[in-house]
Amino acid sequence: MKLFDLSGKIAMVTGGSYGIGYALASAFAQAGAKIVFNDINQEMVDKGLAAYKADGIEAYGYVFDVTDEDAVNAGIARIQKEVGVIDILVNNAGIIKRIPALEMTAKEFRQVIDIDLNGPFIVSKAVAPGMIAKGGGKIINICSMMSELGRETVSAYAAAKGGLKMLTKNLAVEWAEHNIQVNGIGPGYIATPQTAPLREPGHPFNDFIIGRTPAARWGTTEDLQGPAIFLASPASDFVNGHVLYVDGGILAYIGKQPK
Ligand code: NAP
Ligand code: GCO
Repeated sequence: MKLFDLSGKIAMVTGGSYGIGYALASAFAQAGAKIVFNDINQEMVDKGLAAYKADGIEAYGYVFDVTDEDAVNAGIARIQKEVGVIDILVNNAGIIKRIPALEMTAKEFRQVIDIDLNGPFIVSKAVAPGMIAKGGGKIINICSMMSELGRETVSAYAAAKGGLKMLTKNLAVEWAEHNIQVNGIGPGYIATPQTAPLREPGHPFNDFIIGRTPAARWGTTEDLQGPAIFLASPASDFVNGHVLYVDGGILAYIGKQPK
């Protein structure tokens, strides 16, 4: 379908070696895009390259840290030279620290903000001039339930992801005149390495999440693929500054009423 066709487009996914980033990049490849990703060290990039190859996807992997502005600028310049100008950017790289606020150090708090909020700003700013010169582009920021909700132990993550929602809106209005659409995806609770500790058999959080999700299950990375293709494609050309929550209904739900 032409509306969802990404043929000829170059899509870059940060932290795209595995997990959600890998699934989104794979979906873009199926829709016709050429895939570029980065990760924080060569080992991760090599792991990602091998996984894409095994799935029959031609992907280009680069090592740089999304918080290091000089490294990001150099990485994007290299990508433009070796692969081409990026049409679609997904700011996916992110970390979480589950530490009660009273026990969290300012250093730990800053590290989460740096990767989850400053990183998307730095990478978007590096990629946008190429999009402007090309006549447009798509930026998708991976937000969270924590862009809207709080939870014990995730103060830094919630602050970063709430900030990322507002960065999404702000870049959307600043860059709309350049035909760049900046939107977010807010995944619900998705089974990935990031949430593995919460899904350990017998962990009470597992039942809590299933009870809190009207769909009564964890999401899969595949659940995010259709929404990502939508936000990366011409189908969403008049959608801007929006966060699309893909959460099995969590944000619509007040919680199970007592019997
Ligand atoms: P993940 O499995 O931990 O993947 C995150 C990726 O980002 C990893 O490849 C990681 O590399 C990379 N990364 C971390 N710091 C980086 C840095 N400074 N520079 C470059 N790359 C870096 O997590 P995921 O579950 O797939 O999550 C992906 C995104 O979705 C994150 O932004 C996360 O907050 C968000 N999210 C996840 C869920 C969920 O339920 N899983 C829900 C909502 C939102 P290393 O492994 O080497 O650190
Ligand atoms: C947590 C979870 C969440 C998810 C996700 C929800 O500890 O509450 O890990 O933060 O990763 O971001 O959308």
